Amino acid sequence: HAADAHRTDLMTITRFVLNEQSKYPESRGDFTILLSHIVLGCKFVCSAVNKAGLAKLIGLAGETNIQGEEQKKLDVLSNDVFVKALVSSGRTSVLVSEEDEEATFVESSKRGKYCVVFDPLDGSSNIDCGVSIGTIFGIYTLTHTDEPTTEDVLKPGNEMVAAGYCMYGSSCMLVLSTGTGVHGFTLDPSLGEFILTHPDIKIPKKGNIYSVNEGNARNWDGPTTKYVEKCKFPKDGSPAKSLRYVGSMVADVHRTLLYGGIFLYPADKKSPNGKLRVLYEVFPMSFLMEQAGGQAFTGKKRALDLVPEKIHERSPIFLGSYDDVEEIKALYAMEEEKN
Ligand code: P6P
Repeated sequence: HAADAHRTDLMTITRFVLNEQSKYPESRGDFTILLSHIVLGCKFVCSAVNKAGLAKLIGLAGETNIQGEEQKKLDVLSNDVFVKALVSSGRTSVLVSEEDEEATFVESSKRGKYCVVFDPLDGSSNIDCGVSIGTIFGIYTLTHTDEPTTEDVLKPGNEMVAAGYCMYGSSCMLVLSTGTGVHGFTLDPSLGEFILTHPDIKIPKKGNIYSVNEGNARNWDGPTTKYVEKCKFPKDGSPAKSLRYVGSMVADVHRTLLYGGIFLYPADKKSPNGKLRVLYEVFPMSFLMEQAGGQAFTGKKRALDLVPEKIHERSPIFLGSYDDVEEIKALYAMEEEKN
């Protein structure tokens, strides 16, 4: 009765990670404890995001509480929740959040061996129109026992030990990789548990969707312009690609991961480093894409080989199906040869 087994053998994210971690005899459960605090943060944000629309719609007391305080913006609230959850886990030493100008250094009595970089609510400008938004995170391990510094997170993405995102959309889905493939967990609100629904996600080798903000086309460089032109007017008689662009990175990357294709936020004349942030947007999504059999490229190099110098540094990014990213790499290589 496989179906029954599925119903009774609930593979929750905690059980899944415990199974994964049991492969490392030296692991003391620290990562599992860290992850359980990230999961708690995601559950809180999921419920707050779902209520926000309602509160705004019918002016529930929650919107401005009884002291008349303006309800905190959801991204600030989400940031507070994640920072508190991560510090109280006792498993982190350095935190970098899109919401905080400076890194957070955990007080010594609560320090642990992980450093977490995260965007607590990416795409939050889309909340009011009901578009999916998400939390994105990446995890490094601390490699010393001295005072932690930003050097502990200014490391290439290829030193990350785990990465993931939680998408708050029609359902709440947490997609995670700890370095052995990519796995998707869907929140069952009746249980309050993330259940494994998408084991071992692999991105199609080639896709027929491209995802970019065409509004920036007049500022693109040659290779990006050529690539997008090729998507729309293929010369080899193949069908044109479809354009899908939500404008919320988690939604666009999640669709790319499941359906295949390519997501681009290229450099342009206005923003030579593109718009997306290296530590908590580019690295985690690139880590996941590579783990799912895809790849991620900056226009110059493999995205995970970037070495950030500032915690809020940006980079152009082209990520998705292996063959699609190969095509844009070839166009940038040709440009390189010409220069
Ligand atoms: P644009 C959202 O503001 C965000 O940071 C990402 O989630 C998204 O991919 C990108 O910016 C959208 O940027 O310039 O196309 O609106």
